Amino acid sequence: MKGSHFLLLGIIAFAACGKPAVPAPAPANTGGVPAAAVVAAPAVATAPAVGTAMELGGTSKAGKYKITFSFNVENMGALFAPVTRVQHFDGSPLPADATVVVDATMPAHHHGMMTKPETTQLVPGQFRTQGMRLHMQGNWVFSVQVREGDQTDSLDLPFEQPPEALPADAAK
Ligand SMILES: [Cu+2]
Repeated sequence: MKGSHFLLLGIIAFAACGKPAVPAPAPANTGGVPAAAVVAAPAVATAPAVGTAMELGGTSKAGKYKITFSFNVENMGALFAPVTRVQHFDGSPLPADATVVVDATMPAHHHGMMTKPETTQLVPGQFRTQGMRLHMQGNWVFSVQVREGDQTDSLDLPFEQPPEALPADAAK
C-alpha cells in the first residue's frame, strides 16, 4: 500500500511539472487519479468501518491449504456469521469429511470470545460459522483450523474490530 501511495505522489509531481507557469495547487481535473483517492490511501492503518465486507485469507501454516474468510464488519458485540472457503494448496477440492473450527482471540488481553461458535459445512470446502461475537474494540486474531483425517493445519488472521458505530455513521 505504501508503494501505491508513493506512486500516486509521483504522478502528481509529474503532472505539476507539466505546467511550470502555474503556481496553483494540485491540478483538479487532469483526467488522472482524483485527489480523493490520494487521501484514502493511508487509511489502511485504521480499523475498517462497520458494514465493510471483508475477505481475509492466505496459506495455512504448514502450507496444506488455501483459505479465505469472508464476513461483514459488525458493530462491537453483534453476532456475525463468516464463511470460510478451503481448498488444498494444489487447488484440489477438500473432501466432504474434512472439518473446520473457527475461533477468535485477543492475544494482547489473553482472552477469547464469550460465545462458543459452531462451524458447519455448506458444501465440501465451504463452511459457515454461527455465533461469532467480538465483544471488544481492538486487535483480534481469527483462527481457522482445518482437520482432514488425523491431520490438521491452521491459519491466523489478524483483524481490528472498530468501535461501535455512532448513529450518524450507522445512518449512512
Ligand atoms: Cu480484549
